[in-house]
Amino acid sequence: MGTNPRRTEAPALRFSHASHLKLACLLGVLYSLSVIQAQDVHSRCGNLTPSPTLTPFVQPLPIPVEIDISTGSQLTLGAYKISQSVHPDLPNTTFYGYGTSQDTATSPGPTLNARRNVASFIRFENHITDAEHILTVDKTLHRATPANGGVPMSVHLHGADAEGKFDGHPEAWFTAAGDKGPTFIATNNTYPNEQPASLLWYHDHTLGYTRLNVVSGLAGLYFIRGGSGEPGSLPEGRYEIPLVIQDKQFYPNGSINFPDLGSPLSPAHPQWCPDYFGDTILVNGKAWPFLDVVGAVYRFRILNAANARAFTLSFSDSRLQFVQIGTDGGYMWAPQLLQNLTMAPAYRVDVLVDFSSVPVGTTVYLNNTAPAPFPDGDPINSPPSTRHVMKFNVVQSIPGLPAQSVVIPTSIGSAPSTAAWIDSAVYRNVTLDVVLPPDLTFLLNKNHWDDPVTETPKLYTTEIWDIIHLIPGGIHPIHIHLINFLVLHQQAFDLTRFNGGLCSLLLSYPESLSCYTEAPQPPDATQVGWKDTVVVYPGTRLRILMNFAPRDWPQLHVRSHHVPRLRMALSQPGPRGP
Ligand SMILES: [Cu+2]
Repeated sequence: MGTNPRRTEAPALRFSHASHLKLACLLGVLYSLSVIQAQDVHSRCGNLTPSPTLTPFVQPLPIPVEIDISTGSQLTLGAYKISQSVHPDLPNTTFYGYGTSQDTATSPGPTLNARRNVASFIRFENHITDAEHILTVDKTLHRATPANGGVPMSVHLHGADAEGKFDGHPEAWFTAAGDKGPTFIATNNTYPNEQPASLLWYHDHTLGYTRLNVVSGLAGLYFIRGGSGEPGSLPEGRYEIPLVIQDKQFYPNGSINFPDLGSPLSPAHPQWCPDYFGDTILVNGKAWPFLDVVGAVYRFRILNAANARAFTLSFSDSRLQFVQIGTDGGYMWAPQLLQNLTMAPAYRVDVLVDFSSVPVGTTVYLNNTAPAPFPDGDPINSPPSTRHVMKFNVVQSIPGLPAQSVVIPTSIGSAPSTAAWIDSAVYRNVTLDVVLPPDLTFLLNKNHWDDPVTETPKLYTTEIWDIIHLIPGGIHPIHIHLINFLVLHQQAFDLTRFNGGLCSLLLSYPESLSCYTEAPQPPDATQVGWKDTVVVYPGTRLRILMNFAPRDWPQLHVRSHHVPRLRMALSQPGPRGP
C-alpha cells in the first residue's frame, strides 16, 4: 500500500476534536477507534463526503502576484509543495504550486505578463520531492512512470503558438529526482509571443497526472499584452481583475478531497474518477471571496481552471451584464452582450462589467447555474454551495484608486474573411468515441492516444475539421494545441438512429436517410471568436476552420485533465507546398 497522507491525517483530526473532552482514557479509546475507521475512509468518485460548512464571502479576493516577463530576460519557475489557506475556518491545505522559490510559490501560480513580439524564456524546475503524490494515483492508467517515483511534471502553456518541443508534451515530464519522460527535450522553454494579445494559462500536462496536478494547484495565468490590435481606453490596473475559477472539495483537516475510489463506469481503473466535481468554489485560490468595486467599468479576465465543471456565470442583479470582448485567442471583432456566460474547462473570457449600472451600496453575487456534467447534469454534483462564485460590494470609493476613462468597444478590428480559406481547405472528420466498461477509454477516429499518427496536415494550408461527438452524455471540451480555430457551424444529429445504423451522416439534412435533425446552425455564444478550446455537444457535428502557420506542430487531444488516454497526434507538418 502506498502511503496516503490523508489516511494518516484523519485520525489526528479526530484526536484534535476529542481532546476537548480532556478525558485521557476516553481519548485513547476514541483514538484507536478512529484509526480503525480511518482505514475504511474512502472517497468515491461521484459521491464525495461534503466539505465542512464554510461561510462564503468572508475574505477579500486575492490577486495573484504578477511577474513581468516582457523584457525577454529568463524566468525560472519551479513547482513546490506548499501550504495555503483556502478559508479562515479551514486548516491550511497542502497544494502543489508554481513560484520563483519555495517561499513565494502559490496556487494559482504567479501571473506572467509577456509582451507581444518579445519572446519569453522560462525555465521550469521540479522541486516536489514527495515520494508519493498528495492525491491517489490510479496505477492502472496509461501514465508517466518515473523509475525513482516522485511527482512528474510537464508544463503546457495553453493557447501558445510555440514550437512543439516547448509545448509541454504529456510524455515530456521530469521529476525532482531527475527522471525524464520519453519525449523530454528541455526545461528551458521559449515562447515567441507573436500571436495576438490574449490570456493564456500554464498548467501541468503530464500523462496520467494532469487531472491530479491541476487540481493540486499547478496552474497560473499568462498574459500577452500590447501590439497593434489592442483597443485603447479599456480598464487597466486595479480595474482589470483576473479570476481563476475552480471547484474543489475538502476534508475537515483542510486537505483536498479527491476520490481514491473510481467510477463504476470504469471498473478496470479502480481509482480513476473521469469527472471530478467539487462542492467548494475557489476564485484565485480562495473559497467564495468578495471584491469591493466602485461604480465604474471593470475588466475581468476569467479562466475556468476546473477539471470538469462548466460554469454559467450571471449576476444576481439583472442590471449588470457582461460585455464579452475577448475569447481564448484574443479580442472579438464583434463583442457580445450576455446575461449568462458559459465557460467550459480551459475557456478564457475577457469581459467588461459596468458597476455604475447599480447604486453605491448594492451587493451583487456572481452566480453559477451550469449543470454538472454540462449540459444535462446530475443534481448530486451541484449542491447549493456551487451556485455562488463570489460577491461584489459596490462602494463609494476605494483609497488610492485613480479615476479612469473607458470606452466600451462595439467592434474591435474586423472579422476574418474566411471565404478564400474555406475554398482551399482540406477536410477531415474526427469522431469522438468511447470504449465501454470495464475500460472506459476515449478514442479519436477509433484510435487510442498512443496509436501511430494518422493525420498529417501540411504547413501553409487551411483545414476544416468536422468533430463528430458519438458519446451519449455530456459535452467534450476539445482543445487543439498550438493553433487557434474558428467554429463555422454545428449540426445536431440523431445519435440513437446513427448507432442503430438507421441513417447516415454523409447525407445532408433534410434527406430522409440523413441522421441530421437540423440544418447547420451558427456557433453559439460559447463558440464564437478565435478559440483553442470549444465545447462539442453529444450527437453534434462541429465544423472548425484553421490555418496552419509555420510554427505549428499540432496535437489534438480531448482535454486530458480528466481523460487519461486520448489524443490523436498529428505529424510534424511537411515542407512548404508549391
Ligand atoms: Cu493547450
